Amino acid sequence: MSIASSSAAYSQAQQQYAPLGVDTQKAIERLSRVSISLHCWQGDDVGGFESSGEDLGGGLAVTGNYPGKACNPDQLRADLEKAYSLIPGRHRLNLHAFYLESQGKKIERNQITSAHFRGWIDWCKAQKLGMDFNPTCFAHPMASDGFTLAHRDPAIRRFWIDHCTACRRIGSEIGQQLGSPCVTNVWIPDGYKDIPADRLAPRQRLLDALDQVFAEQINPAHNLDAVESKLFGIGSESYVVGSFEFYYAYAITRRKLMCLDAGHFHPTETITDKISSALMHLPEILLHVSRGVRWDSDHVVILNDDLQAMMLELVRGNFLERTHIGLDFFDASINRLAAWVIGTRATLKALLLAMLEPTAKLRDLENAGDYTTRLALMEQLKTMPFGAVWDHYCAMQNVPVESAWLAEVKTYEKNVLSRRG
Ligand code: RNT
Ligand code: ZN
Repeated sequence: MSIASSSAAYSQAQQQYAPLGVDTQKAIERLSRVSISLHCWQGDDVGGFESSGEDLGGGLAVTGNYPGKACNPDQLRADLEKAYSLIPGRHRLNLHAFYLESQGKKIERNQITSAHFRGWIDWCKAQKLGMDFNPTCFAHPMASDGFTLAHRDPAIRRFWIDHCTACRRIGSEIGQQLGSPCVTNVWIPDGYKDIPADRLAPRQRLLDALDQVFAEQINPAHNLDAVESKLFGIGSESYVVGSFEFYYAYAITRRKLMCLDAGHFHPTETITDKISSALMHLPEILLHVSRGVRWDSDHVVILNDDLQAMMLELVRGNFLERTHIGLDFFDASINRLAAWVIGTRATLKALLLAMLEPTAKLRDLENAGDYTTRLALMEQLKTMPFGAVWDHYCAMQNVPVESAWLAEVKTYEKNVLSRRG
């Protein structure tokens, strides 16, 4: 679609939304202020650059063998640059610690410093991207039995405490360098495949370890700490130490960000209804936008009901300023770059849909007890010309409209990805 035809369709859409009291221009401006943190790990199947040959472990499984995955930091950055160029708005990068650059030298995870991330920080600076960070408590011999911060061996615990502490310092340096606070998110795989005899002791050890990790005061203008819960994983079906209740109470009592991963709850439970509750007790939260499908918690995000409900909640509650939106999915069975673009654009589309909602009207109807009109209006909104507003926004931001971005990925695949060994 040309810019001219997209803007004719946009004018019509604008006129259709106006009688509902919806200002499409305002919605677009609001959307342009939202930053989403793109996870580096979609680009190389959660591989990292330690080249230790270690299994991924931690209950994380990436399936598929689509050709062309990024094999070094330069390739990953090139792929990310292409992805960002197909996504409207200014966004962020979410990096895992095992994506360090050490010039071929083996650096133990408890020894990493910001020097190992110089390349990433400089690149983010040049690309005008904010950056977030994560300790990597998996894919490592010290994590091979499935326990890290809650391990019964104090030496192993110590190793992971030191790794997480190092990561917070790196996060702080990232935040200072880039002039935007870095969210450093702690997720550990710790749990049991089968029924534990003791559910308490590992949680006591985790609590103590986390308190040590967070003992050092770090300026929240540079680094913000988040903790991520999980219900179950592959190999931890019966018990996960860092459950939702554990971390929710921890985040509230320690003033940490709670990370809600959409794929980390009972398969029929969604995080939508948790957001307003959590934000009554916590100043800020982190989302891992993901899509659970049966036992997998990390399918590529699409514009489905769950995603729309989640983003609606952020917009309706005016929670965007207090919510850090990160993505967390990995699929190696499709073009990896397309996966980023599909997932990020879907998240933005869901936000735009929410911003085009006449929320005040719906609330008035609710408060008047007119649930019939409330439901009818919600249904009416589903056939409004939202796609024209989205295409217009993409055109304004100089990125391809919905029908045009894939061709650019295919060209990149032909010219770049297919030539990788
Ligand atoms: C795992 C967690 C975690 C990871 C990343 C790679 O279940 O969701 O966030 O996906 O750290
Ligand atoms: Zn996650």
